[in-house]
Formats: sequence, structure tokens, C-alpha cells
Amino acid sequence: LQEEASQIIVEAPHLEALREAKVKYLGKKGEITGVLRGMGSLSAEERPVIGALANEVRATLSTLIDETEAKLEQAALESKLANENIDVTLPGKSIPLGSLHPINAIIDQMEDIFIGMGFHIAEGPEVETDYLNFEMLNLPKNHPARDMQDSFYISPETLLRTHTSSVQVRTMIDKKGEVPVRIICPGKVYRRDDDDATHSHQFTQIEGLVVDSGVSMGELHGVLLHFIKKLFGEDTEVRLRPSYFPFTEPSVEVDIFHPEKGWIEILGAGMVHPNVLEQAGYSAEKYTGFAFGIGVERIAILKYNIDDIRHFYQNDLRFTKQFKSV
Ligand code: FA5
Repeated sequence: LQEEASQIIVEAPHLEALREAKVKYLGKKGEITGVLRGMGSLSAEERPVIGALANEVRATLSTLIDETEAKLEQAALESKLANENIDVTLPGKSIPLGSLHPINAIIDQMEDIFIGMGFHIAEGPEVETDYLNFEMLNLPKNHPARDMQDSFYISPETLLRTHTSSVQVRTMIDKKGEVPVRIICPGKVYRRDDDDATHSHQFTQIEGLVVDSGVSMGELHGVLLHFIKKLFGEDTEVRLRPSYFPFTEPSVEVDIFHPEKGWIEILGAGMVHPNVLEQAGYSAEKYTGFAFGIGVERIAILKYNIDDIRHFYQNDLRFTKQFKSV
């Protein structure tokens, strides 16, 4: 019996067959169990002999079953691993990659152009004091020109900045009358403007400020033309119109021509008003300066032929995904 059982156990082709063999010999109704159960009918001399033998056979078979089980399990695992080989040459699942928002992408391009002309990048806070946003820029309280930029006030003395020109003042105060000053400052600005295709209540500007001895309107013109032609191409039509800002004198506004949209205003600029220089600690006798404030969304609208400024803020992926390669 032991021999027959041992052979069946060792040759079991898989775990299922082994389990059957275990039931057949060692189970409750199994053959060895049967022998042990039938002990009652044996004589007193036979009982210990057969009993010991049956127990020995049971122990041997049971060890054999355990060993075979371990072997079969190992073999099953190995064959599973062998079949589950990973094919590293299969194409992977692509993970969707994000990209820069078109406004950030255009800011990067504009920064590169100005850095190429020797400008440094400055920063300032979006929550600004009335003093730096208006008063230091020749716009005292109740000045009628404050109405040009309807504002979001946070307290009587603080507001969301209406333009990045406040950073002109901050920069000059920081530099304590030293020249040269040659900075640009990109950032968000806020106005109580009604939203339409070219106006938003929140938009982006890039401010520029140069202060030194002998800075002229001619240099301002040259810097702005270089910037526009680098970004839009040599043949771009540009127009400077006389304008008014309390903090520059003389002042201009600059438009560029778009074949479908016509002339679009992209920036305001001018020679820094002597009062602004003096209040910020610069001698207007020794130094002159120019400044400009560019509307970044307007630039992006023209460059990428976008029909409505509101697309930039609606976060429609069908819009933003078009700028992946920009
Ligand atoms: C200013 O904000 C001045 N601080 C610019 C300046 C700086 C002049 C330095 C002189 C010296 P203005 O309000 O015109 O000016 O805005 C500048 C540019 O921002 C505009 O030419 C336009 O391109 C853009 N802009 C103005 N209002 C909006 C708006 N509601 N939505 C989108 N872009 C706007």
C-alpha cells in the first residue's frame, strides 16, 4: 500500500491530483484511516504491530505529500513567472503632459527679448497701497485721472493694483537714487472694467522702467520697436499716438496693425514725469527716464489670432491644448 501510494503521490502532475491522493489515503474515509479504524477486529498480538505499521505509513505518506506539495507549488510559481514575462519592447501607455498657459508662454518670450536688451526682472505685490499705486505716480486722491482705472479697494488705503506701474516706484525707492535702473516687471492687475472681447477685469501687464542720465524718447521708441519686431516680425506695422498718463510726460500709446482686427492698442508709455522721479528720490535735473506698460493678453491675442480675451480664463482644455508647442 505504501509503495503504491508513494508512487501516486510523487508522480502527481499537479496540486489537484495531489489533493485527491491525500483524500484517498489519509482522508477520513481513506485507506490508511480504514486500516486504523479496523484495528478493533484484530487480535491482541496483531494490534500493536499493525497499529505501529499503519502509523508509520501514515507519517511517511504525510511527509511525502508535504514535500511534493512544496515542489508543485514552486513549479507552478515558476511557470507563472515564466509566462508573465514583461515585454519591454511593447509601446507604453502615454501619460498626458501639461504645458504652459499661453499667457505664461508669451511672458517667457517677452522676458527673453527684454533681457536681451539688458533689462532685469523685478517683482511687486498684487495687493498694493493706494500710495504706491496712485499717489507716488502723480495721482493724488480725488485726481480725475484715477477714473481711468476703476479699482477694487480692499481698505481705504489698499487695493488690488490697477497696473504694474506701482513696481516702478518700488524699484526706485529700493535703488535709493542709484542709476542705472533698467527693469521689467510682469504681473497680474485688476480693474473694475466690464468684460468684453478685448477687456477683462483681471489681466496681465509687463511694466518697463529705465532711469539714467541722458535717457531719451528716441531710446524708448527704439526699445519698443525692437521688442515688437522681434515678437511679431520685421514687417509689423506700428503706430505711436500721443496720449496722456499723469506719471509720464510726454505720453504715447502704441497700436499694432492686425489684418483682420485692425489697429489694436498694446501699450502705454512715456518719459517719466519729473515729479515721479523726485518723489522716488531721483534728481530730475541729473536723470531722465522712460516707462511703458504692455497689455500681455492683447499681445497674445494678436500673436495667436485669438478672438476673445475671455478664452484665457475659461480653462477650456480645447483652447489651452492648442498651445502645447508654444
Ligand atoms: C496703464 O496701465 C499704464 N500704467 C501704462 C503705462 C506705464 C503708461 C508706464 C506709461 C508709463 P493703460 O490703462 O492704457 O495704461 O493699460 C496699458 C495696457 O494694458 C493697454 O494698452 C492694454 O493693452 C492693456 N489693458 C488695459 N485695460 C485692459 C483690460 N481691461 N483688459 C485687458 N487689457 C487691458
